[in-house]
Amino acid sequence: MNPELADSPFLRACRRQPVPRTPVWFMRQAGRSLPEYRAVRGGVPMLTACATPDLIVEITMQPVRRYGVDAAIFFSDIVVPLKAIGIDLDIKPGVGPVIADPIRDAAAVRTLRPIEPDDVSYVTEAVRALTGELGPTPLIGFAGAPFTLASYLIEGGPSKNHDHTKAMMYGEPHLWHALMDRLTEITLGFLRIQAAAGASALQLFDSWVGAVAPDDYREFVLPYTGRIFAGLADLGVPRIHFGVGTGELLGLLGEAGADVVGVDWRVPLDEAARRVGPGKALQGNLDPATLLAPWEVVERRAGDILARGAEAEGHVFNLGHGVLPGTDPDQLARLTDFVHRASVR
Ligand code: 1CP
Repeated sequence: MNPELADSPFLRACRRQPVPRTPVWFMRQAGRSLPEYRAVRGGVPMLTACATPDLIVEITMQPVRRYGVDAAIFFSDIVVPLKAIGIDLDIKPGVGPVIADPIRDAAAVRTLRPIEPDDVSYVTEAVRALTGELGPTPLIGFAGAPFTLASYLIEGGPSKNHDHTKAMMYGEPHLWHALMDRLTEITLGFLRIQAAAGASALQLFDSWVGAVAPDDYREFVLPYTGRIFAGLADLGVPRIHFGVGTGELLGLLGEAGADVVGVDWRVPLDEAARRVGPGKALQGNLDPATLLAPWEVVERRAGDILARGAEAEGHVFNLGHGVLPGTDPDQLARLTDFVHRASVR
């Protein structure tokens, strides 16, 4: 690895090493809030964009150029590996992923086969091109975690309460475990493909797992997220684990094996550090809606997050969830500068 990259503030903070200043990037930093994103996406469907290396590279680079963030996140979506193994799905504008035939029985579970590098050669090609363009700036590869993927597959699309998902988890545990087992192999395979191509950190998005109680997390989810993080250990790249509404699960998210635990805006970072315990860095956690308020509010709240984040063994500044589409990019530019200036050691 390029020594400047290995020594970048983002990778150092993930490893809980001292940093010259707090690194910052934003979940969903590429995408809807950027005029340059809307310009290149034009009439191109989301899943087509995710399979087109030139577009992936351009969209991934846009926020790095505009904001000078400390890491890039690979432009893709959590359903891309499912599409790549032949699941009939689409990403509908204004809705999100929609599955043609929701997975609710054993025969449907058996259609989920492991992913091979040839299924996603466009990902390998784009990661390689990006690591060249990014130079010393790290590229974060990512995947959806089994619970969050299972929710889309079982419900057939976005869901508020995950009713069918929980009905399967509680009522048909054998089927649930068979589904989670297959999704675990796909997710692990997809993350390893990105790392092999040159991604220097990996984030597992279990966005909707906050819907699950801690005892249920331990029984129905942790065996799988644990297998994913264990299956990445030999790569030596930082592993980040993120979910929304996970205040009661923060300790378990760390226990699953991540190096960095992502925190949404509901738990202050000093309290999150206590819940996660020693040996982990934290990532987060400005409420994305804060960016819709005047700059003075953003500055005060970001300053508070930096102070509390200093209680953790390592801190990567981020939002508590993705950038909202209506966010003014100038706010994110100011926030990036503020984090860099206010955190100089
Ligand atoms: O046409 C469009 O522009 C569609 C909007 C869009 C975009 C820009 C979707 C549909 N996905 C993405 C890109 C994306 N998705 C990225 C890369 C961009 C970046 O971070 O800079 C990432 C990391 C994701 C991951 C993703 N997709 C997650 C996990 C992160 C999170 O926000 O919690 C989830 C849950 C999805 C599902 C999804 N895809 C798209 C939407 C609108 C949704 C959410 C739907 C829902 O509410 O359930």
